[in-house]
Amino acid sequence: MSKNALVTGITGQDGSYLAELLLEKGYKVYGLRRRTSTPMMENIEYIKNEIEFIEGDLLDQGSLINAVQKSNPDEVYNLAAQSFVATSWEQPILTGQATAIGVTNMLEAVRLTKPEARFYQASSSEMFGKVVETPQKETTPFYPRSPYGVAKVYGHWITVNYRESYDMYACSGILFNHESPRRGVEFVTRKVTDAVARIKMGLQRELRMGNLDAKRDWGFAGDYVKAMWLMLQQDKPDDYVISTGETHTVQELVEIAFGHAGLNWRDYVVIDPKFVRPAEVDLLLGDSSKAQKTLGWKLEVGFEDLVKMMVDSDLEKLNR
Ligand code: NAP
Ligand code: F7E
Repeated sequence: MSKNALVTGITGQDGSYLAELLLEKGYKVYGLRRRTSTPMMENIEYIKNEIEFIEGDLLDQGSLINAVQKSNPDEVYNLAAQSFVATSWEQPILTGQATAIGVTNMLEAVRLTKPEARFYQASSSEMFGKVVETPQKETTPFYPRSPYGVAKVYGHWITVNYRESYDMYACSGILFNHESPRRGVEFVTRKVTDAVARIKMGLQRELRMGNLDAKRDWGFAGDYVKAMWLMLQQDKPDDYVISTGETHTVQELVEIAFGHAGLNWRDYVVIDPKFVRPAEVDLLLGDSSKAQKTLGWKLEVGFEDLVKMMVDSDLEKLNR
């Protein structure tokens, strides 16, 4: 018997890789999609005919109940969120409504309609913020540094609370930064690889950036969605850190990306205070040994290969 999965955030980077993985595994995939005046389906264009879309929004409780009723899910992956940290200072209330309260809306829809469904919450290393220990693991206390990070802490604890209050199979995956050719162009990796491709093709002259000293633990999104699925296949629900165990500066990212295209980054990168955040997360480095041991999860794509893959993909897109 094939299983049903409901994925919120299906049009996003992770939603597309997860949908692909679930379809490969024989799931019937339902995707929650919000109505927009110009639909953005680029990430799932190639599989859109295999997905059953249900219109809904994390801010609209009735639409979530309807989505759970219609999809009758065995597994629910709550990936939808206002996910861009910089925007969370511009729109802190919307970020709280979607990224924090939206999780409760989704949990309530599951609890009221299909409480035995397994639930995955997309938690984030941004919860560690101004880190109190390095490397960060499941037991590291949170110290978020943005409205986004604060909202994710709420989403994390409400998921734990529903597990403990209602005995629901609810898991929180604390995922460190993960990237791919499908990453939104506002995030730093894709902003850089897209700019490198444009500069290489003579379509852009410079790249304006913020803090080059920030350090991140960057992995490949295709590897990380496998961990989401594994979390929902265990005997008992639990929370897991997913990370590479390596950290790199934004400057290293820039050097590799420009170098891969045969360019010297110093000729093009301009520091612009507009891209410096009101409060920064200086260093993230995750310890995913629990996930490796318990879930058997492993990393396949390393940092340098990831950056090169993204540059190649952006060059290819422009060539096309
Ligand atoms: P993404 O590309 O920004 O995708 C976000 C998705 O959420 C999009 O499909 C978006 O739909 C949807 N969405 C936003 N607000 C919504 C609302 N009010 N109702 C319904 N759908 C809504 O994000 P991602 O990188 O795939 O990340 C997936 C999840 O993991 C997010 O929760 C993110 O915060 C979390 N996370 C990401 C990372 C990472 O490094 N990528 C790390 C840790 C945690 P539209 O297409 O309509 O905008
Ligand atoms: O920034 C610095 C910036 O926007 C990374 C989201 O998926 O991962 C992501 O959050 C770093 C920061 O991602 C620019 O200051 C410098 O230190 O790519 P980002 P993020 O904020 O780490 C976490 C785990 C999530 O959960 C989030 O949803 O790069 N940086 N210059 C810049 N960043 C951007 N975007 N643009 C710049 O020009």
